[in-house]
Parts: sequence; C-alpha cells; structure tokens
Amino acid sequence: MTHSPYLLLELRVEILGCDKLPNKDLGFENKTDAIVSVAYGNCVAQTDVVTDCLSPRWLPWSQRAFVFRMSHPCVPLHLAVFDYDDIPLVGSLVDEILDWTQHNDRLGQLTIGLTNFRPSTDYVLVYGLFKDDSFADTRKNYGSITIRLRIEWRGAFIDYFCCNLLRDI
Ligand SMILES: [Ca+2]
Ligand SMILES: [Ca+2]
Repeated sequence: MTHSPYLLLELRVEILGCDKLPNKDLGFENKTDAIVSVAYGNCVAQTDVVTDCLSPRWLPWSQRAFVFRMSHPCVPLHLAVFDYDDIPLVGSLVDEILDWTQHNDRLGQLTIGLTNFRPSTDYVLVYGLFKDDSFADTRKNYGSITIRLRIEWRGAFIDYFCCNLLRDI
C-alpha cells in the first residue's frame, strides 16, 4: 500500500490583513468588524475579530495563523471575510453555527489552488476578494486580502524519514 507524499506536508496559512473592505455597519465611527474564515478540506477556523476598521491588520499575537495537514495538492484553500455582528447566541451548537453564518455578513471570498506552490518557500500574496465564485469578468471587487503561505514537511522526524526513504529508492 502506498501513501500520497502530500500526507507528509503541512499547509501553513497566516492572515496578515485586508484592504478597502466594504462597510456593513451603521452609525458614527461604527465600521466593519472583520473576521476571516479559513477552510481546507473538512477543517474550518476563524481569525480574531478586528473591530471598526476597513483595512484591518491581524498582529502576530492575535489568532491569525493556521496549520493544516495536506491531503492532496488539488484540494484548494478557501478564504471568506465576514463582518462580525455581536448577537447573543442561544440553543444547540448546530443552531449557533447556523446563526453565525446568518448573522455575520459575508464581505468577500476567495479560492486558492495550491498546485503551483513549492515546499519550504514563503509566499506573501495579495488577492482580490469577490462576492461570489462566478467567472464573469464583471465581478465586483470587494477589497483585497494579504496572506502568508508556506507548504512544509511535517517536522524533523518526517524530514529524516523522507530522506532515508528517497535514499533507499
Ligand atoms: Ca462595527
Ligand atoms: Ca459588525
């Protein structure tokens, strides 16, 4: 039985910031409260919320970095930016998840293919955000997002294992 070598790789994603997000909040000095949802395979995670800012930055001590075990390079990375709204949640966990997506306005989203990234290389990337995944050239831009991305072998032990495996071939 053979395993995909991609099972030995980690996808490391850091959300650094967004620029020119649309404003979804009303009121004096009340602006979008940005939060980014990061999804890879069947795993989903969120950054911290940056309140009242249309060009938010996630600083190193905030929740902005995520590590996923890669399953295959054809599996894309999905990012979505929301305006967080602080509405009290009640009920079951399923109800809370449904409430989260319904109460927080989606500002823009993005799908990133990973096949062209080389392992052990840092990439700082700026992407436009769009309201949906349609292919029309007339898609309206909803600001941009800056991320740092790196694909890495999983730990020193894995490095040792792979080196010996390659040497034995
Ligand atoms: Ca706000
Ligand atoms: Ca808000």
